[in-house]
Amino acid sequence: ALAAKFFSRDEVRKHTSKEKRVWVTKGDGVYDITEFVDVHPGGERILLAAGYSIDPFWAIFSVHNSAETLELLEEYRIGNLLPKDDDPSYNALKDDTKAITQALERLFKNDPVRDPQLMTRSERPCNAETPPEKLTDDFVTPNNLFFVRNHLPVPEMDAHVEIEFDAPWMPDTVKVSLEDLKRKYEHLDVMTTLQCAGNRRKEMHDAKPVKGLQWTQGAISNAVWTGVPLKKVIEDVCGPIPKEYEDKLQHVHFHGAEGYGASIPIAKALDPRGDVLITFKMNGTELPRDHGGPVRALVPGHVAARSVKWVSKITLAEDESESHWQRRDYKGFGPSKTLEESKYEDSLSIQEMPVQSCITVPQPGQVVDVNQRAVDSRDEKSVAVKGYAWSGGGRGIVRVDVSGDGGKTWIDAKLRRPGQQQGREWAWTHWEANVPIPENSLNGGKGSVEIVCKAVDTSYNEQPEKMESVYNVRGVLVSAWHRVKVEGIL
Ligand code: MTE
Ligand code: MO
Repeated sequence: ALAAKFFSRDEVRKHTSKEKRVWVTKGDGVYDITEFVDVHPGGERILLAAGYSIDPFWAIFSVHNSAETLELLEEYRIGNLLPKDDDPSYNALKDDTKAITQALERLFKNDPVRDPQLMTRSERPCNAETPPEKLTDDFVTPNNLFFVRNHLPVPEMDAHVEIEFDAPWMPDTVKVSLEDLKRKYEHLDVMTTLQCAGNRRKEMHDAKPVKGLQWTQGAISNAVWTGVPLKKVIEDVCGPIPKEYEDKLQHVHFHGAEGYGASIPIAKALDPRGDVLITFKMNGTELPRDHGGPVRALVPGHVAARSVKWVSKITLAEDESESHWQRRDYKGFGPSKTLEESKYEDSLSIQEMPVQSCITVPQPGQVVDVNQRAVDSRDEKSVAVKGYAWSGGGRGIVRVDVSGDGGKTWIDAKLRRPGQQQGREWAWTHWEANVPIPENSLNGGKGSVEIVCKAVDTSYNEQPEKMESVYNVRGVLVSAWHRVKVEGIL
């Protein structure tokens, strides 16, 4: 190892530009990252940390928290910070928090204003869910209440943006303007539900801790998206796939203008019934910036993480996207694996999602009137319940089973399906039921009742009963029966 060089905090603060060189600290380490600035996937934003500790930035941009990133950083190490007692500038510069907070705020200063009704899980970057009762108020979620999941600041993208296309046989990338796309291709409306891989993570976390944002049940929403078919655009811009690539070509990558990226299997992208769009309208209005405006890749039936917002480049490739979010995130692991034991390279990227359902009304702990009669007119007490159900891959919902006794007896819910073609049921199903409540669960006219729901999709896949059986340390694909405990009053 190199003989350690020591730097005062004052010295580190002087290195804040490419001309003066760019230094950052992490823990006690001092790093000269000047050469890295141009290849930083997040671009020049990295300069905001220049002269400071990158820890608070990495706390926000959790994409950095991996062994690989740490290893990469180590390559730029030039020495250590002086121990604080030996550093005359320690006290003078100790209070960095304010400068760092301001730097972070600057990163997000152009983020759009959001509807205060959204339930914020993190402010910077913005992660906010649709309030539970709003999930089933309207079949199509209004734009202002559609959940928001951003990994980075919202980029500023011009309406005249060009999208770059690349394929291994193309001598050069080809740029096509959004205006040309809109002009040249038929516009399609596709109603699609988007669900985050981490929807309902908090329930899993409450059973046993997992890593990730604590979403309840609102990291899912439904909208009508207008766009042009990606398949047609690829065929025109990239031409027919040469014979020697037919078998090799497996993936289509989407690059987001702010640094995010993901890919989907090419079979989905080129499926004429797959309805993958380059979309620019949401519920009849211009695509809002939070949802990818002016232009987004829309991948119906797949985990929302693949519907890349602010799409600036589309690449046909043999391998999956190299993006962190394709390779090192959004994968499922076995129930007994710890974070350290979870090997991302051995696990499959989430694409289509499993069958899901949730109770949106009533909410946990709510006091409910159980005096209504069950719809099937048996002489029982009942409670009015509402919810959503959805499955990936265009699979529709054939049935939602609801129980008022914790899962011993069940009734069929009344469904409101999207009315889409079989195999292209991209949108959710809403359901309601008057669920019978056993008298004996209401001791002396009052008591707690557990309402449970589970859905069955058109492949007759059914939600698993127990959270333990689907537990995974990243808290993704949470699909166990949804249980809501309420207080019933006669
Ligand atoms: N695309 C870009 N460019 N940046 C992002 O952070 N987040 C992904 C996906 N596409 C993301 C993105 C994830 S994880 C989800 S769940 C959805 O966008 C959220 O879409 P929404 O914010 O429109 O609800
Ligand atoms: Mo997500």
